[in-house]
Amino acid sequence: MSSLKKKLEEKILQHRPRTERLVKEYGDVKVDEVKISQVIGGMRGIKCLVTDISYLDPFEGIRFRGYTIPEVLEKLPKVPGAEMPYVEGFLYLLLTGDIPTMQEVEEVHKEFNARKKVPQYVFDILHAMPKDSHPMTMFATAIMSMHLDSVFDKEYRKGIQKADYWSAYYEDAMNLLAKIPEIAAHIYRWKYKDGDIIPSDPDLDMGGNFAHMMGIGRPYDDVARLYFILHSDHESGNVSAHTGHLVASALSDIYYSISAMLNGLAGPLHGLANEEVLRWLQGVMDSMGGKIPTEEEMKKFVWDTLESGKVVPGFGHAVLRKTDPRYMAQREFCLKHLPDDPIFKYVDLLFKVVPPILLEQGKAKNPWPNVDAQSGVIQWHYGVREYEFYTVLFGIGRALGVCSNIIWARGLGYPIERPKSVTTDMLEEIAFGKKS
Ligand code: CMX
Repeated sequence: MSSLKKKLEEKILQHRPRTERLVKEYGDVKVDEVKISQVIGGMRGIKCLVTDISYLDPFEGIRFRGYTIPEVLEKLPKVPGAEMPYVEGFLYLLLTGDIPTMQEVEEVHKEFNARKKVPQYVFDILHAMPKDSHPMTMFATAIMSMHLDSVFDKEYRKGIQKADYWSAYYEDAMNLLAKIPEIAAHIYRWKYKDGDIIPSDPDLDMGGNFAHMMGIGRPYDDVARLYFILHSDHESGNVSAHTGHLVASALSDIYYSISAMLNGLAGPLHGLANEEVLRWLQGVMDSMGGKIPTEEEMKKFVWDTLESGKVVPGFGHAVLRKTDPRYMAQREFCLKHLPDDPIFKYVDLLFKVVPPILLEQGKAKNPWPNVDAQSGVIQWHYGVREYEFYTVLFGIGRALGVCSNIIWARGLGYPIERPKSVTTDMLEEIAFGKKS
């Protein structure tokens, strides 16, 4: 057993009595009240999920295992010669709650190397798809196809004990995470670079190897590391995290669960917003003939978008009530590495112009930018201009967090999810006593 898996086992066994005690001794204690507006309104704010892997405070933003983004970037072991930490070390933190040593990071790297060969059938399936399929469709299909190799599926059929489910999910998760960067880079090169595939380099870390397989030089390796870390987890209620968790609660294996997670991420109100931002900006640039719009011109574009009934992509959030620190981390990267990039200037202008307009319009509860407002800019700058691909990058990162959550959910024996629905008649009865 790897030292990461051993440590995880210790942590899960230590944690189990806490969960069991809460359910057995305090199961009737109320956590929350549920209002009709929440029942109809997308379950917004209802406290009904548990995760210790990340927590999203509306005003502070995300903490991973108790650490803010700047703390994570500062404390985790860094790749020699790079600004950003190892993604492998970040996964160790998500899974165990501990900051790993360099030796522990190297062990994860070795574990990934031993698991990273992508079966040929995955590439065959990708090559059989229409080349103009959306890259998210390709990504989700490729991942789902690997159900064929699921360790959990085979163990379950043999009669594995419930207490050991997490161990088989761990095997599947590590097998998948080791392969995911190559699958994503393959989709990119197959679809957009005439199938000129660059083989994986076993000496490189996850972020470095991804940049290498994409065919993009430094500092794109640091961009990859930063992206995968920032997009990994945002507690459990967002569509992608929740979908992955829900599907796995039926004991569907990691491949089914992460594929489902990607399908949720592919919606324009969620992960696809990073593609939408660039599409929207392209529209602005085209109509300006490439010239940077003035503040007044930009305001008009924003109002035109709102008045046509569309949302301004990259702004607003269901939980956050301030600027997303994931946006700020990317903005800092831009200020350091691409301050004069024209698209960065557009996005920075939007940062100034959009929030007051959304406030004036008075609908959005949060007028501030989210993670997706900034992420496409960096990709565009380093040559990834096929903006349909941006959500795939989000998906690689999100898989780290969702796999970690699924392993823990099985480790703590969380049951199949099954909330209760009511009818409109019932709500009317509760609200004002109407008899149907
Ligand atoms: N532009 C225009 N209108 C917006 C808006 C925006 N950026 N954000 C919210 N609104 C509108 C909503 O559409 C809603 O309008 P209706 O009452 O007509 O339906 C109203 O303001 C209230 O919405 P809210 O409670 O503030 O926001 P929600 O929790 O319902 O939705 C989100 C959150 C992210 C879907 C929404 O802010 C949005 O559509 N943003 C743009 C798309 C985007 O950037 N998504 C990515 C979010 C991050 C991620 O998950 O990756």
